Amino acid sequence: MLDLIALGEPLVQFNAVTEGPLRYVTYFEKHSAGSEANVCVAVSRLGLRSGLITRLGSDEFGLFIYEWLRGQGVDVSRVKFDPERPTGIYFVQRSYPIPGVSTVLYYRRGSAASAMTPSDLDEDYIASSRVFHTTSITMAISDSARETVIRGVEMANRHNVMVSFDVNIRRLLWPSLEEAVKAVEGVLRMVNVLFLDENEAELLFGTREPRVVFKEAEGRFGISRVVLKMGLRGSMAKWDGEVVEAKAFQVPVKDPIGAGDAYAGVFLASVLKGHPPSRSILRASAAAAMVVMVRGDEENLPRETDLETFLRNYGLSDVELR
Ligand code: KDG
Repeated sequence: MLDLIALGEPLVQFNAVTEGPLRYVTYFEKHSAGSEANVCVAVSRLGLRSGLITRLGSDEFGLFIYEWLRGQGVDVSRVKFDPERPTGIYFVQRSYPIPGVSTVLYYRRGSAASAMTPSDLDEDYIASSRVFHTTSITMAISDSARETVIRGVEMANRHNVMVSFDVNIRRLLWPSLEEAVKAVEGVLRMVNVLFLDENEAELLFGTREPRVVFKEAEGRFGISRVVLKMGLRGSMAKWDGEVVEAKAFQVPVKDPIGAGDAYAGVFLASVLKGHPPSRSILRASAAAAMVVMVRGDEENLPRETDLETFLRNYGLSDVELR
């Protein structure tokens, strides 16, 4: 039995060691990344069992990601290798032109993961998990990957596995925002937990006002667990009728990419570990802050003791350190 299974494309991230435009960057650092893979690692770091459904290229980068994820304790038994297509990669430009903001340059078209099809889904495997997690990134990379997301979510629904969906609209991957919204709306009726930011709330519900977002998500799509991220203003969630919020921790930012995945992974893991929503949202917010302090999405994902030590530093730990 697994706690969380995710479906999506892991990527090798080449993160600029120096800030500024990529054309002048000489050194890049290699990291394992990709939204759903990040969530798997976040869950595994907190001592729960996660697994990833995906395809990798039979190349050095595919092996790097495979071995890294396995080393992080993520179940890779459903990772397939494609001898024809490469592993997707991307580059990160940091703090240019906007300080503290990163931009990405993808090389993932025609990647191994984009050739995923519903045949990659093992229904018994999905049924064996407590949560099935995916994002609209996977819906954007190809028609067959989108179909795979829909079938995976349907399978999870059939077995009462909680479906978690992080909207995660990546403008670069969609022909238009209208298409992105249409695709996302197509799965929302089958979603149990929704993560989104304010821009995505505006696109989907025409508002950034948290209580209206919660009402719309429930009224239009029947989703009673909604988590809204509001950047530096913190985050709010409505979880089965209870509204909770957390501040955003102010930390020195090296690269904000990966914060949302740390947030979602730690929120879900915390709920699965029995924390109340009020505590889960605080832990998620802390994990997001920890991740942005370094380059790379996964290295700073916290273990329990580090998460509590971070919170203790703000006077917010409720765990006795031995
Ligand atoms: O959420 C972080 C991801 O954006 C990053 O690791 C790459 O999955 C990725 C994507 O598609 O943008």
